[in-house]
Amino acid sequence: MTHASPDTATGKTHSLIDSKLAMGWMHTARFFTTAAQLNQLPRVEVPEIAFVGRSNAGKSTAINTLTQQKQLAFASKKPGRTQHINLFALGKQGVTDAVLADLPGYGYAAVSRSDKERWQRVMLNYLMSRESLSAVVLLCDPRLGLTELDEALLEAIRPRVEAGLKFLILLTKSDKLTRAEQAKILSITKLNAGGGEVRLFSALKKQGVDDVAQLLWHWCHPEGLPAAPAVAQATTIATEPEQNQP
Ligand SMILES: Nc1nc2c(ncn2[C@@H]2O[C@H](COP(=O)(O)OP(=O)(O)O)[C@@H](O)[C@H]2O)c(=O)[nH]1
Ligand SMILES: [Mg+2]
Repeated sequence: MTHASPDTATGKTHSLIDSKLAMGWMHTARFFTTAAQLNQLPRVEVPEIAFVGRSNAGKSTAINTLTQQKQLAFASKKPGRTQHINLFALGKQGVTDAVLADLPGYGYAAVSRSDKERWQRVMLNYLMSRESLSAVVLLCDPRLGLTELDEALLEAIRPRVEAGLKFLILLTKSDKLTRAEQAKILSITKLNAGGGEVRLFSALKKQGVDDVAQLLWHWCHPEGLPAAPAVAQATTIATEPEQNQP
């Protein structure tokens, strides 16, 4: 099996086999559980990848595109209404090897100030203390750039990024930019990404889809492909609530 390691020049993960493997893996995503608060989330023993971003950044669309499922993360017509952390399991049935966490979008104007503040606390608490969190994908509409809340989020996770938390800024809706604008925003964002990865992404044009799937696969499988018998021993999800949470 020729699975590629990231290309150091471009930071991209190329290989046809890898792409099929990664896209097939993303496609296994299924609903696992939902929780309004951190202490209601189950402890998980596998890498967890959180998707965060302001309302309307394209988060639901990106999750649906990456998992090749129309309704997995409901592309809500009422952004900001579903204030829950939704978890999706990845991997073959019975051998979950990663979890996607879909966090509610922030910054939605029509939500009351107290709801916003409550939600920001839940989110920051999650990002700073969730044990299984191994990667954060921040979705950003490049026409708006990184907002104050995006910056606050980056600041909050900085110590964990320095301690090894993986981090990707996804510049969404790239089909709305010209090639020149894409190149410009990509280089500017890379300068501000503090060592994290940055990718252009378009659900419409399918730009970046394979590459992001491969990146997430590699993050969740740092050892590469396990030998066939080891797959059956992949870690499972426990069902008790997370302990020691406020
Ligand atoms: N042109 C274009 N529009 C997109 C893309 N991704 C999302 N959108 C649109 O942006 C709006 C917000 O998307 P949604 O996924 O619901 O954002 P969320 O609030 O972050 O979950 C919707 O009208 C989507 O159709 C994309 O790649 N290209
Ligand atoms: Mg959404």
